[in-house]
Amino acid sequence: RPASKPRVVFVLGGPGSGKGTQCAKIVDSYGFVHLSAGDLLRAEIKSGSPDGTMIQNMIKEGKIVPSSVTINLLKKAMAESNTDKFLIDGFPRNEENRADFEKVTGILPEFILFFDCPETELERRLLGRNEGRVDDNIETIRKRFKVFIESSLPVIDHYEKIGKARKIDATKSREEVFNAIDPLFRPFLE
Ligand code: UP5
Ligand code: MG
Repeated sequence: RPASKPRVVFVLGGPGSGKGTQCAKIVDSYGFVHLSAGDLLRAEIKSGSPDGTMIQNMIKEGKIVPSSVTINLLKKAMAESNTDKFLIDGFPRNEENRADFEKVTGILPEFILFFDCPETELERRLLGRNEGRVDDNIETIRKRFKVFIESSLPVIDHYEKIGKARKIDATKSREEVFNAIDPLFRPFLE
């Protein structure tokens, strides 16, 4: 484990805004480790953990899992990794997530990416994804949108106020979105 303090970028945006898609590209180009909070939670369900049923029910309802559960998974994944550059995708989703992560890890993000995209386009992408996710049905999608607006946008506002939010037009093509975020990561090449 490197001695230096981990450098973290939070990747935020509505459901289906392209967080996972763009994180894969940043990993390829800039040697970041991608930690998707949603993927970690889904892996926890699969592993048969005692929290699995609770997590599954919350994801199905589009609700935000208690901070302690998600933060423990993130901490573990960070500790198991050999790098000190992390893209944390889909977290923090509410003020509790944000404040607890800061308190528990002492880490503040370098900046956050905010993928801005209207719901009509998000809905089109999610319904077209077909990966068998339990939350990719119209009923759950509407709940996810509501939670995003009520709980997650205030977190983005917080980072906007302290000058750490980098807002990206996520309606563009995958390539155009990557071209917009690419310059933000060049400083991490040393
Ligand atoms: N696509 C991507 N980019 C495109 C582009 N530019 N143009 C056209 N199409 C594009 O992309 C979605 C789809 O769109 C894909 O088919 C892609 O090819 C296409 P993707 O990159 O998968 O978008 P992403 O933003 O990652 O969407 P995702 O559905 O993963 O976002 P969510 O934030 O909803 O999901 P997440 O996995 O983060 O969380 C799921 C649930 O877990 C939450 O609702 C919550 O219940 C729980 N959760 C917590 O409780 N706490 C957490 O900290 C995290 C999750
Ligand atoms: Mg994702």
